[in-house]
Amino acid sequence: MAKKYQNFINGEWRDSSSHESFENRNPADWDNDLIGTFPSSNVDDVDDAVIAARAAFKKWRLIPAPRRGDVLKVVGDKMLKHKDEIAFEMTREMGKVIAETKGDVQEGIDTAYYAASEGRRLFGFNAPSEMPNKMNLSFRVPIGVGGFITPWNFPMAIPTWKLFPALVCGNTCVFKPAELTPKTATTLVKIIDEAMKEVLGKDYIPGVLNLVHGSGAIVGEAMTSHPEIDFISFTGSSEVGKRINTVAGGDLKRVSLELGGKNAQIVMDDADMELALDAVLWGAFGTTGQRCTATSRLILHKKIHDKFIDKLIKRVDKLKLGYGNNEGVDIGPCVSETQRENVNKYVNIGIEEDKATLVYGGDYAVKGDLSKGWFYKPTIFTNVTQYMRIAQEEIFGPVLSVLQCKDLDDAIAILNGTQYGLSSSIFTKNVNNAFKAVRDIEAGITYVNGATIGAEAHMPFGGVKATGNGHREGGWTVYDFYTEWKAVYIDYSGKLQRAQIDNY
Ligand code: UN1
Repeated sequence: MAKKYQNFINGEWRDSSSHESFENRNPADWDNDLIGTFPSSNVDDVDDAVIAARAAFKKWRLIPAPRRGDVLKVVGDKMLKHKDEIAFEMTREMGKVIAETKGDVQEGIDTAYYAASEGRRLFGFNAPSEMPNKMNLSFRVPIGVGGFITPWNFPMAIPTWKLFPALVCGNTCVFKPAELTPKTATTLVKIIDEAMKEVLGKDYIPGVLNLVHGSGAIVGEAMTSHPEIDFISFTGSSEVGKRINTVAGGDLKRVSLELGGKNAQIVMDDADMELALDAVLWGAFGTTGQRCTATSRLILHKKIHDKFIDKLIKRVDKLKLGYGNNEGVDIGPCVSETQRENVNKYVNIGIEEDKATLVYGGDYAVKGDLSKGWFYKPTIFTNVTQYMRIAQEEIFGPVLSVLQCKDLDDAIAILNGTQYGLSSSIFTKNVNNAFKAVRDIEAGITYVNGATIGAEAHMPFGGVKATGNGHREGGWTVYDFYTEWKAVYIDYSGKLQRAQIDNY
C-alpha cells in the first residue's frame, strides 16, 4: 500500500475536503516505484488555509524578528542533519542525480542560515528631518498572507528561497508545491513546524505555514484570486506567470515572478577550451537540462567551432544515464512523460522545421533499465541560427543548440536576441572582452569563465525582460519583496511644524 500524505492546515495534518488524491512516482522507475499519494485539494482547502494564515498573522507579526530568525536557525540545523536522506528521497521523486539533490538541500540550508541572521538585521534607514527637533525613521513591516507556488526542478531550494525570508519578515504562508515533488515539500513543512514548536514552545502559533497540495489549475488559481492573500511568489513557466500577473495584479496584489530562460554560454577563440567544455556539459546536461538557468544555447567563435564540437561529442558520449541514486550516474530522467514528450517535440522541430543539424542524441534512451523511466539522450544541434525556434524557446530538457559568432559584438547580439534574460556566461582570457560582456549582456546573472548554473543563496537571483517582473530572490534583495516600508516622523518640538511651509 502506498503511503498516504496529507495537507497541513492550521497546525494539523488533514485530508483534502474532496478526499481525492494523486500519485507521486519515481521518474526513473515509473511503474514499480509508487512513492505515495497526496491530496488533490480544492478551493475549500485553500480557504481553510488562508483563514488560518490570516488569523496567525496577527500573532506572528508580533514575535520579535530575531526570534523568528531563531526558528530558521533550527530549520537549517535539521536540514543539515537529514541532508542525505532528504536528497535521496528528492532524487527518487524528481530524478536528478544525488550530488545535485544534495546541492539543492544545501542551498536550502544556506538560505535558512542567511534568513536566521537577517532576523537580527532587517535594517531600515534613518534620514534627517527638514524641521528642527524632529526625527525621521523608516523600517520594514510584514505584508500579511503570502501565496507560494513552486516548481519541481528545485523541490527544496526554491521553496526555501521564498518561505524563509517571508517568514522571518513576519508574513504567514500558504504553500502549494508542484504536483511532481510533493514529498520534499512535505518534509520541509514538517521540519519548519517542528522547529517552530521547539523554539516558540508555549508561544507556538498554528497556521503560520500551511501546505496545500494539488494542481495549479485549481489550487494555484484559487490562491491567485483569493481576496485574503496579499502577495504571490511564483517560479515556473512564462505562460502561467502571465496568468498569475493578470489575475493577482488585477487585485493589486504584489507579485514576484521567476519565469523562463534561454541561457547561453559564449566561448571566444582565446578561451580555455577544456574549462569551457566542463562548463557546457554541466550547464546543458546537469539536472537533465531542467533548470531555468540551464545552458540551452552555446555560442562558439567560428575559429574554434569544429574542434570544440568534436571534443564536446566525445565528452557527451561518456555521460552515463540512469537512476540518480545509483553510483556513477551523470544524468537522470526527465521528470515526467509529458516533459519528455515536450523535449522530443522540440527535437523534431529542430530537425524538421528548423533544419538544424542533429549531431548527437535526439531520441528516447531505452536501453536496459532506462526503459523503466523517462530518459532522453543528451542532444546537440549545430548549424542553429538566431531565429530558429530551438534557439528562441525554452525547452527544459537535455538539448543544446549551437550557434556560431564572428566576434564579441556578434556573440553578445546573439546572446541578447531572445525574449528572456536570466543567466549567461562568457569564456575568454581577454579581460577587456570579459568586462564588456558583463556590461552589455542583458541578463540578471552573468558568469565569467563559469557555467550558467551555480547561483549562490546570498546573491540576487532573477532575470530581465520576459524572465520576470523585476523582483529578485536570494540574498538581501528578496527582503524588499517581503516587506512594506513604514515611514515614521517623531516631532519633539512641542509645536505644530508644517513641513515645506514653515521652513521656506
Ligand atoms: C532554477 O533553475 O530554477 O544556479 C534555479 C542554479 C541553482 C538554482 C537554479 N542554484 O542553477
